[in-house]
Amino acid sequence: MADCLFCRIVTGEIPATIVKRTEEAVAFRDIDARAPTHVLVIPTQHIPAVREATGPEREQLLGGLLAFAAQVASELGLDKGGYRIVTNTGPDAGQSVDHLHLHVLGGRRLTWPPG
Ligand code: DGP
Repeated sequence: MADCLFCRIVTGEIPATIVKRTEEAVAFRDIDARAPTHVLVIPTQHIPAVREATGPEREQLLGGLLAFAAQVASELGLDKGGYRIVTNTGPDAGQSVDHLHLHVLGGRRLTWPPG
């Protein structure tokens, strides 16, 4: 989508620190890191949020995205200490970019519940 920030990161039109990419997904460093490791994992296909990821094809995509995020976390050395994967959906959750993204956070003790 032409006016989507994360679609423009996928195409390289907007620069980002890419950690890993496949045809289906891209992982890159969050510009506003909230933990020593804070990576965003997005599908290359434009899907606004997890609530739109319905139907068998998108459910499969979601599974792949989660597995990809776990792989990225592992490659960034987070397996031992652990990490959190979270996706904000809609205004009450504070979603600020309307392109489905998983936050992968690690490298420090994370509090629960989130604010
Ligand atoms: P959320 O609030 O869940 O929609 O998270 C959006 C995240 O996107 C937020 O943590 C900051 C990050 N972000 C926003 N703009 C950019 C950008 O231009 N580049 C990068 N790398 N991250 C961005």
